[in-house]
Amino acid sequence: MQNQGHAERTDFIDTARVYLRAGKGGDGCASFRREKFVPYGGPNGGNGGKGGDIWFEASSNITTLHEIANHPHIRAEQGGPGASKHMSGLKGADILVYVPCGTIVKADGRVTADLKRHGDRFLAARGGRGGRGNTSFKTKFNTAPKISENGEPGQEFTADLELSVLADVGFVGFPNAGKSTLLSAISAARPKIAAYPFTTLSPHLGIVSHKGKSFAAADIPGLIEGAHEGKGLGDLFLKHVLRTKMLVHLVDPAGFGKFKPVESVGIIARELKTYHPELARKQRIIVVSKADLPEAKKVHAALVGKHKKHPVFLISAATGFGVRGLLDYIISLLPKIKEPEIYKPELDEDVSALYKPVKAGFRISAGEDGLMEANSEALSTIIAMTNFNQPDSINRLRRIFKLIGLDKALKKAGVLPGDQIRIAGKNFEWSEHQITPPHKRSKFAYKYQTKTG
Ligand SMILES: Nc1nc2c(ncn2[C@@H]2O[C@H](COP(=O)(O)OP(=O)(O)OP(=O)(O)O)[C@@H](O)[C@H]2O)c(=O)[nH]1
Ligand SMILES: [Mg+2]
Repeated sequence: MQNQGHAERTDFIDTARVYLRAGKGGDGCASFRREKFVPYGGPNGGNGGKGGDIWFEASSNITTLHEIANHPHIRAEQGGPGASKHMSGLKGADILVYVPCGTIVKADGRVTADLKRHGDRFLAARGGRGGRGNTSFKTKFNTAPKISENGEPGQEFTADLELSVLADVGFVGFPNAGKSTLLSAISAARPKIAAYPFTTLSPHLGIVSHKGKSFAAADIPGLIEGAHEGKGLGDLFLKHVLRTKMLVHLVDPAGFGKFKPVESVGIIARELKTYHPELARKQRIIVVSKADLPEAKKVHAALVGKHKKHPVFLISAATGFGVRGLLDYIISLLPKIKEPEIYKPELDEDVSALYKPVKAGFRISAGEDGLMEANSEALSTIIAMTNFNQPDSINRLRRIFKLIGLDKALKKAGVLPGDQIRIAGKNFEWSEHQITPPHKRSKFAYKYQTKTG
């Protein structure tokens, strides 16, 4: 946010919707050892590699979500397929998406992560497991399995990112009050300064060092009466002072437009409160700026008389008058104030289920076209990982369906031989054949036969 250039940055973006798709796992391989003089060489198909994960990582080198908002589709690499001679597939590369410190990750309006400090990480979408090769399916009864799994699909996740700058102190006030001038005087930040309102168009963050202590201060664009209704630049930027420990309210002794300086304190306080009650609760320091102006002393005295609850300072960022005293006061107060908890990541069942292995279980319902449907996350995964080109894999799928109770549930729901059913989006035909044990299986005993898609 430090502005080294001439023009005010306008590429400050603090919200973005991103579409993540983690990598699919690589397919497992079904192959057999074939060598001269080695009869019955046995299965040797390797497993597929794991698909790449997508992580968010907070970095202090980034200050805006601009880049991400312009490239919202993020995909991680697929895992490589397994190969014969027990060769596993390559792991798909993970993707690390760097976000500014203070970025909140939301899913369906709920906070799932709050990346505050440099290096904080969040696994947003998990890559799929690699499919197992036929070596993994070798058993005492089936020493030559012609079964291999496809890779598991990677998780998909639509995330809303929101940046709420992390600073200890927030500067608020009418436009032109001298907020940016103060920030440049006490830190290395260089927000644009000019003698007209709304010079600052985006929040600026500066690190202030004073007497061996340091704190972060945020300068936001000026507020005016009706900011909560969108007047001026509105209250768009107030979220960037929501997480501060205290607010410094700068008052221009010359007033702003028709407003007298003394009036401005109440107007800004109302705007803060309307935006978020937390802002009204915050410790607030009133600071009359531009002490070098002739009317400053009188304004200061009037405010001291009126606001007994808040400390009132008189400073001049231009001459340095009173600035040290203000900083002394801020650093003495900061350690006593706890950081407010505004965004609590909700780790309730639904959200955390996104990041846990899928559970068994399913829903049976009538689809739009009247077909009986069975759905669940687990079923989708099982279907996606079944290699339908291998009759033995289809047989294995039948056994899984029986094992998890799907057969029973469908029968109970009234399915009849010859009926079409749809399991996790794939069509099957129901028939009443007995399930044959694998070593006695016959080509004609498949209970489920793929019809379409
Ligand atoms: N005389 C005097 N002028 C000052 C002082 N501090 C700031 N100014 C002037 O006041 C004007 C506005 O200062 P800014 O720092 O841009 O004010 P701001 O509050 O950031 O304004 P916005 O970004 O528009 O909200 C500039 O012309 C500054 O030079 C001061 O201590 N004394
Ligand atoms: Mg400014």
